[in-house]
Amino acid sequence: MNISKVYLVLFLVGLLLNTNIVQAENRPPNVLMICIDDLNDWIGCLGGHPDVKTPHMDQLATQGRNFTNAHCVVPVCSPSRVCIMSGLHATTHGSYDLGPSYQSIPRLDNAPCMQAYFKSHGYTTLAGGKVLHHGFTDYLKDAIDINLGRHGGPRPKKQMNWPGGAWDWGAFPDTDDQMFDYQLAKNAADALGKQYDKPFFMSVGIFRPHVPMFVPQKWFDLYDREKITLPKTPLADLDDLPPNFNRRLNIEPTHAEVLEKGDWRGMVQAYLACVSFADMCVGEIMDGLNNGPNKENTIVVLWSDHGFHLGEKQHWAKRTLWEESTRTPFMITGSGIPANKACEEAVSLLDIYPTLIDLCGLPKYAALDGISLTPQLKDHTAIRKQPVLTSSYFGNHAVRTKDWRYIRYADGAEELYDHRVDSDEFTNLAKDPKYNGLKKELAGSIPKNAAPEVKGLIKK
Ligand SMILES: [Ca+2]
Ligand SMILES: [Ca+2]
Repeated sequence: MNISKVYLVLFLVGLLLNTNIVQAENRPPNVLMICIDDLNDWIGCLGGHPDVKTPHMDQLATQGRNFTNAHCVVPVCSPSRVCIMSGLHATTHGSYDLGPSYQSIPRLDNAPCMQAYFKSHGYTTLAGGKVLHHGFTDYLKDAIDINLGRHGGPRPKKQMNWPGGAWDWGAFPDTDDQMFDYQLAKNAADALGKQYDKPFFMSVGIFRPHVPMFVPQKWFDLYDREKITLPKTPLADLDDLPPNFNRRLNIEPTHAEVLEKGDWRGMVQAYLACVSFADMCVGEIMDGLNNGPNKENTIVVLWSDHGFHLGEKQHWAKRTLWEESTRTPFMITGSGIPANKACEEAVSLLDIYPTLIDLCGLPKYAALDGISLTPQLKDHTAIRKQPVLTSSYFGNHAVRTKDWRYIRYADGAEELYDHRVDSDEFTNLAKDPKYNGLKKELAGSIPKNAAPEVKGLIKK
């Protein structure tokens, strides 16, 4: 190579390096989105259970904005995630129950999922584990550049503590590194240790504490089965409920079945063990971010797809329109987001998509149903005026404001709870005529022309 060629190469390398620096200065922030499956408010920073140990999520919550009154759109896996990822409410697209994939819902044909939107605006997208319930398959494959791996398992060959089905639990496998969730967290941590030419949007979906509740013994050892606090489940709580949503649509075991076939204490212990395991996975992911080159320019958003009953209202799992089913962890950290102040406004997981668009300076996407939470990220007391709507099965809705929960079922039956004095939702006030005005006002947030139901998994 002669001298002029050497200079040319040096010039080009210099140009390239310079361009990278300019890009680094101007480029929008990265996004790390951590999704957890079936995690209710039993994390330290939400105060849902007095014994739970979740140091990593609690630490993350103190580093940014902890939304302590966040609610899902549909309290079951697939539609909740479809709503978050499309930014559209169930009453817009029509999936109100477990079943339809994003790709099979006709009203989403032209609705880019969050990852696709970010990719179309210059982001590298990475995803692993349970993000969308049915995965990024079919045309959604194009939304993801790099696959980070699987989630969940493994499962023991024989049932351990529950007679058949998904509702088993126990100490299995022997070590964390046999757990797919842990392997996924490690993969994500490794990927966060790398530098990327473009900003990245990484989605990581941890499967625990979703059933079956298998994690290694050391997570069970964190909780003394005989001493753990059990949920409050007064039988008389059901006396003031309308009959319709109470049991009719439930596919999970009843509380009576749990008491009869299983072991309530053992299952609460297993759930707590799984929550602490999931929390450790969050810690592994965050270590990967904090020890790598992307720490300063990455927004972290953590959420769960819905809550979970462990006996409250004689109910297990999800799908109800009560607080245990709809309330979820939700926190956002990043440069410029003040630490240590929680936001108590009722917010929706639908708000994630428009908020991330704002934080990353991407073009507005007007069709979204959520509201950007940038005012609440600047000031934790900023009012979010629109109540949050949760829907479960066609025609059943809950409206949550900062202080109230109003439920209206498809047959017109109602419930009303005052969260200022009744966080357990023990006292249904709906029949008291003095609340007629309030009920009417809250019912005003239920759309009159909700999208008709899309059923089943329709293959295209
Ligand atoms: Ca779920
Ligand atoms: Ca009651």
